[in-house]
Amino acid sequence: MEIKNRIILALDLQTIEEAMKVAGCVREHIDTIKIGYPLVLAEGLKSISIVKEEFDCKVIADFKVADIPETNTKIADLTFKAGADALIVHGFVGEDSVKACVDSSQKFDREIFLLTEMSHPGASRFLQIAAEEIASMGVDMGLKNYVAPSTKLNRLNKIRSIVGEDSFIISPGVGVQGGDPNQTLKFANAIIVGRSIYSSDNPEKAIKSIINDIKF
Ligand code: O7E
Repeated sequence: MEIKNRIILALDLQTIEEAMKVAGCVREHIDTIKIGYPLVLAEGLKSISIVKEEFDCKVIADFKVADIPETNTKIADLTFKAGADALIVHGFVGEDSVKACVDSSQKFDREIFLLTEMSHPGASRFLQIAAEEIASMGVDMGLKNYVAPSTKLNRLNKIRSIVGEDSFIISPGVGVQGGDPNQTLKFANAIIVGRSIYSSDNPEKAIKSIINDIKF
């Protein structure tokens, strides 16, 4: 996936008005927006098509899908029918559950991202232990898109070494969670940024400052 300025905006706002306002402030600088539960549970799945149509952007649906294969198929089908270009899927649920989402993405000619390990401190207890195997499973399945944390650079680097240089890694946790854009982009192809942009008094200034700081 090509991502303008290597920044994905995490639009975790809870009204479509606020979401549109923030996205409108940064529209010149991005072409990929991540929409997750905060906006979709508040405003419905139509948020995906509303954002896509207004900003002519790619939408990654962050539903961290983690159910049995049959339910994953339903979730993925509904998400792609709603217009999402890609869907984020948890890897810890195993190959059959991930494959259900892969099959759906192929049916709709869209993409999935496999979530290997998470950025928050609590993820170190359970998910970190499985993360390398999750990444290896993705490689065995022929997957090319991954999510790995910017807050744990050694872990991000490890995931990169497993999935290989040809894979595409997007990395959350930059900014408020402590991740550094430049350090992250040594290992990841794009960063995911939410609050540092949408909670700023001046979202455009905030994104420009991140873009100016990116050296790699
Ligand atoms: O901390 P912020 O405000 O910059 O937002 C980070 C976003 O990335 C937010 O939407 C959160 O749900 C998401 N995220 C993480 O913060 N950590 C993870 O490990 C994974 C994600 C995520 O987006 O998962 C799928 C890519």
